[in-house]
Amino acid sequence: MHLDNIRNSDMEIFEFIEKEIERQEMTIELIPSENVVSYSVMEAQGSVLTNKYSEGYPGKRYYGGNQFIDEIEKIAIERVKKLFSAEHANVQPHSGSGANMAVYMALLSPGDKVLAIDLSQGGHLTHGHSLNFSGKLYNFVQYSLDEDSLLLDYSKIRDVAIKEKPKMIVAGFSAYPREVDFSKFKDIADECGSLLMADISHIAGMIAAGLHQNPTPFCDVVTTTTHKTLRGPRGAVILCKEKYAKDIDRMVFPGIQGGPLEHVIAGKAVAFGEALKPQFKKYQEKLLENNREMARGLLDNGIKLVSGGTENHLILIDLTDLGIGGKIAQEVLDSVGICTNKNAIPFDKNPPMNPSGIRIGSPVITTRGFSKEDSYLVGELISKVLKNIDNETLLNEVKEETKKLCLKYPLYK
Ligand code: DSN
Repeated sequence: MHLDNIRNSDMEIFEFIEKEIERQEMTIELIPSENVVSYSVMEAQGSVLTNKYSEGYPGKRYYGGNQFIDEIEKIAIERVKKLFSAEHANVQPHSGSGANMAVYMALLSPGDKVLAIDLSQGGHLTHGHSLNFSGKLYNFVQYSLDEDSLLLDYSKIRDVAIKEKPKMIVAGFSAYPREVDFSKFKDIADECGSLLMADISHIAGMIAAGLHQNPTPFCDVVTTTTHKTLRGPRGAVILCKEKYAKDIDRMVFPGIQGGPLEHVIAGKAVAFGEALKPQFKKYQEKLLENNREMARGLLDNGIKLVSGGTENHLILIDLTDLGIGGKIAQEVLDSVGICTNKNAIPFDKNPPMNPSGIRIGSPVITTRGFSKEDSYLVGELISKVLKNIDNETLLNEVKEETKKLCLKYPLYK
């Protein structure tokens, strides 16, 4: 990686970047919302485009000198529209939270009722959490998973929607390991006269590859971050029907944001270009296969998974029977070079800082080239660790195994 200038000019920061490169290199990264971008995406983000102010949109900027920036942003828009068959796209949101905020502020009034699933059941902070702007500004009401299967129960969602008559329904998840049927959400929204928004941040890659149902035809608006399974730079996009285009664009700028991050938008354009290529579908197929194998490695060793398995990139481990909390599980896995994140399981009785679950997934290991056998082995290694958190000898053995796997699939060396 090219770091010669920073090495010479700012040793303090350079050293930490080097340490982070080494950490990423020597860690089996399983946080399902992370990924590793291509050098091309990094080059776009590290380019001179960071120097430019471009408030406004292509052809309508408040600053001069945007003739090339305009072309880049137009390419990003066209590519993402093609990926998701969208009528309109705004590629400027700096983050998923900002994208969701722009949608709510464009289509709702403060106090309007919104139906979503809450964070503790696999939703997101911006789906109505009391500490988030969404929960403070809007009247969020919740649907839940089925208590036995821990799956979405569309008839129960319909019942709540009919009772509550929300102005908007949000179909979006950050810890749901199964496929989502957006067409059923559409039927419910139509029956209740509600707007329908999908937040596909986690599963966008599988949708772009045609492996999961595309919600865009069914929804008024779709939001997604660009850095998860889509494997782009950190940021987000909003896709919507043409009739909402003006309102959404005006809410992103000048409503919420100022100058767009055009270097990031160029990175998004590059990532969308990569996602349009046939290799991207192969990557997503492999990611699904690896995740199934990792789940099998866990299940074969007696580890309990929320909903009993996975149909996407994500696995939610239920630690209840093991008698350990998510905090300690995450820490011990970290100590052997396996990076995960503690996460609530549906109907969790424990608090968010020490919930009863661990969330893992296959996006990064698949980008690195792990095979299905390696992924099964990772499932086995996690099982060993979770069942033997005090066994130093075994933990050291696992550490050696994770080292071997990391060396077998170098990231940057
Ligand atoms: N923080 C993201 C995740 O990890 O799922 C959601 O915003």
